[in-house]
Amino acid sequence: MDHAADAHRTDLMTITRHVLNEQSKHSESRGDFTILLNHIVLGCKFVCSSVNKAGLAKLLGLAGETNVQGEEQKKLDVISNEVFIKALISSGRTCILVSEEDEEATFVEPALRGKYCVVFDPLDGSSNIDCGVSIGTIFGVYMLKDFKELTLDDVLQPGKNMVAAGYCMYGSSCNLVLSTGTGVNGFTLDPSLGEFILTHRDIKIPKKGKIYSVNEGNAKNWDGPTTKYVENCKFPKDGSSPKSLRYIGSMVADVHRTLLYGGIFMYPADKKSPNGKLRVLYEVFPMSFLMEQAGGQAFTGKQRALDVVPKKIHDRSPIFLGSYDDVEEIKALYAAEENKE
Ligand code: AFP
Repeated sequence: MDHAADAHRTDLMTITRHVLNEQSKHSESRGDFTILLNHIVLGCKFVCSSVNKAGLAKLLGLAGETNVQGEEQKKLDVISNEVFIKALISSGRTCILVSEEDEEATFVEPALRGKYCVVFDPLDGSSNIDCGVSIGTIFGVYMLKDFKELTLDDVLQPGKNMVAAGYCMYGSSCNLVLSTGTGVNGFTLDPSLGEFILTHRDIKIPKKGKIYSVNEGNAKNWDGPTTKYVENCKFPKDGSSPKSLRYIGSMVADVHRTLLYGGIFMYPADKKSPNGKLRVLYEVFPMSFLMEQAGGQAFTGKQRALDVVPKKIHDRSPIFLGSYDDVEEIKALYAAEENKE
């Protein structure tokens, strides 16, 4: 028996230990965020297990279909939403929940209320489920300013007001990436322990990348700056090598790769969708928060993404995020376009 190796294995930085360490730096903290995070982590573990079992359990297919026992089958995104809503409410630390799956926000009943608002997409990239491509959960957390009267304005705040953001990717491994506003850390689920272990400490995105990521099928409808940027990626005029194109079509997976390898991820506006496709509160904001915390940038084509003030909970926005220098390049193209007008 290798006792030294075993001793090493017991000194693991789990996500709970990590957040408790962070909490101890703030003497005023009462542990509410740690409790909330534990419930988010529980939701992620549940969804991870459901995603892994999806084929076997015949969870795939349309909501409303029935199985051989005549029981109604639910789609994974429907199940994931129910799991997160229940986990968040039962934490006793939330007051308003906004989910991609629900048209209206959920106002938690007074007896179970806490000070946090959580915005989330329980299973992003769900059109990829049936072919086993990586999918994920995205979340952002706001803290309530005024306890007296809850209104939707408590969640219609710019992304820069978030106190935490993260995602969990269900892929060949299950990775949870989190920022509480002091850098970005990545945790990998050890299935034998059922614990997320710190595996990527203080992630910093490379200043410049070699990859661009965009759905080029929409190119005929792009605006000038996006078209020019992608042209420069393929045919650089400064003598540098062309960039590689990688596009999965699952935001969590595309952003995870961008964060670790560098480069740029874009979902621009186009003539058909002038506000792009991705949702401000639970896609654009959390990912922009993580990018900035990792040393990158996030830009909408008009402004810093985290400065956007959403008007409605399911608002959309174009987004360009990733390595600092790469986003700087697209910002320059938009500035040049604006000067022409
Ligand atoms: P689905 O949840 O419908 O699969 O959409 C995924 C997504 O919201 C985001 O995860 C992807 O980055 C983006 O849409 C892909 O959109 P396109 O299929 O239009 O490229």
